[in-house]
Amino acid sequence: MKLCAASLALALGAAAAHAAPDAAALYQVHCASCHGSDRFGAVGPALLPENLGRLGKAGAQAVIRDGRAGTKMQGFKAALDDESIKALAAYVTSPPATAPLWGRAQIEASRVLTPEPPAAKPVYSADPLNLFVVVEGGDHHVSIVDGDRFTPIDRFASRFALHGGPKFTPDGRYVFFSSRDGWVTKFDLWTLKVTAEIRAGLNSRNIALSKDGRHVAVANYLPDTLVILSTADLSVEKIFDVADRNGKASRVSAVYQAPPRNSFIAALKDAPEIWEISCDPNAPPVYPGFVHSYESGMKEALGSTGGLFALRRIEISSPLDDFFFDPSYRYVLGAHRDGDKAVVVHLDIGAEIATIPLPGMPHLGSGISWMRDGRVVMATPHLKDGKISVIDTTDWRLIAEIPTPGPGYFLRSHDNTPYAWADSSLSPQHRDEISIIDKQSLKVVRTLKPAPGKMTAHVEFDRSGKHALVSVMEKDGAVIVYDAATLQEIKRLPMSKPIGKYNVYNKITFSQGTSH
Ligand code: DHE
Repeated sequence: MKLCAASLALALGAAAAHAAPDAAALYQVHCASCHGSDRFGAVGPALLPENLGRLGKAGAQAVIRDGRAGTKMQGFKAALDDESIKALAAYVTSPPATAPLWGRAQIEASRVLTPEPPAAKPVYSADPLNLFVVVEGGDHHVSIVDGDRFTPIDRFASRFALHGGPKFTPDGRYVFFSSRDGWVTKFDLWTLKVTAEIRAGLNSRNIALSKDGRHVAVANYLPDTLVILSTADLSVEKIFDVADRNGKASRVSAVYQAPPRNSFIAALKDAPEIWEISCDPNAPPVYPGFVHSYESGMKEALGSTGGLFALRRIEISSPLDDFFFDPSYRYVLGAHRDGDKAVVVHLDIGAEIATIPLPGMPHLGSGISWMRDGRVVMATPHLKDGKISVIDTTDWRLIAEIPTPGPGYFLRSHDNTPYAWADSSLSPQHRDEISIIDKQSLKVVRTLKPAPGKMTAHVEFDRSGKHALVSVMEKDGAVIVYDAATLQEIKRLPMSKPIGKYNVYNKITFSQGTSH
């Protein structure tokens, strides 16, 4: 006899009255059609411990019971009793019986191409270099906003849970997004269409584009790979199986573009190494040594070949997983999430040259730099302390700690404004405050509270630096446009949890006031 899904569900429910629920069977009945029978995700996100770490078991129970607003995930409280919900939450937050496999074959099979006929010009009248790309996490959409008139010109559904900054080709025409589930999406900002998608990992951190815009690198937590794709059609160019010199595997915390070096630089979560991968087809051979090749399954001699994607390992004393680069890209400041210091690594000589005490978990990835007294300073917020630390990049001295009402994620400025804007969004009492910091006096000159009681964070300037856009990061949130000189509100655009917004011009010119 063949049971339909509903009768099987009833049968399982009845069985649950007598025995512990069979979570694996419940999963196949209720979850597999959206999340995949292997739990790797389908129309819904992957349900693996690596992907659900932020939600936790209690969060998973709540979502199974009540659903997730703004998504297709419906609540199951009418179909499942408490015990079954608990069993399912425990099941999806535990590792699967066999380790997930996501190699070249699986990546290539996931690729979807939807090429558009060539366009001679944008399909709108707005300045294509002054667009804002707004990632709305509340209902997993992206809005494209005209940066002169501050009006939305497009809105489309994104992959589930985009994270990190989208990355632009040097001409500003295409933008690439990455989701925590490993999807990379290519979007044409002229035709306003998605043109290609591929799943490069099961759990990814971020992406970076090469200086020439031809390659996109994807940092993965699961599996331990760094994947390089062609930006033309997202085809796979190279897969690095990430492991230290001794073969111990490592997750990749993040990957960055280093334009003056024409390379990618990757932070490894579990190995005391920084990886530099050349994007120059004529790169000279690099360090001697050996690396295990995921693709060939053999040890490859390092240094015997240079060229495109030649790998250089920089040994450091302990793993660093959050980076800030000085404007010359000769130095990188790195921090460990649990650490209380930043380490300065000289990338040319491949050695640590300074240590800066920075208690309170610096968020170096959000760091920015500017000129002060003829010297380049960098500043970073902290995820645990209410302060902005300011460092002189000529001698790596900590020159100031600017107190803010609470810890925050982001810091932003622009070459044409005297102020840097910092949030305190990680403070329960001050999550709605934005501190305006004078970049020369290093004092907070004003505190804004655009939406009392609501989490407010992430600022981005328009191309001219005359306007600053601030996110009210709630479901019924908004992007608020401020006059960056008078600090007066000009406009409020309703948005669904706008977690980040990115100005095309500031991104492609690598403005010092924005993260890269
Ligand atoms: Fe992010 C960027 C890491 C949690 C929103 N975040 C980044 C980058 C890294 C990073 C390495 C730089 C990548 C890039 O832009 O290419 N983020 C981490 C973490 O390790 C952390 C603390 C824990 C985690 O779960 O991964 C974390 N980040 C968050 C959030 O909870 C945020 C606020 C909301 C969310 O939905 O994830 C969040 N992260 C962002 C945003 C950026 C980002 C908006 C891009 C900033 C930019 O302006 O460029």
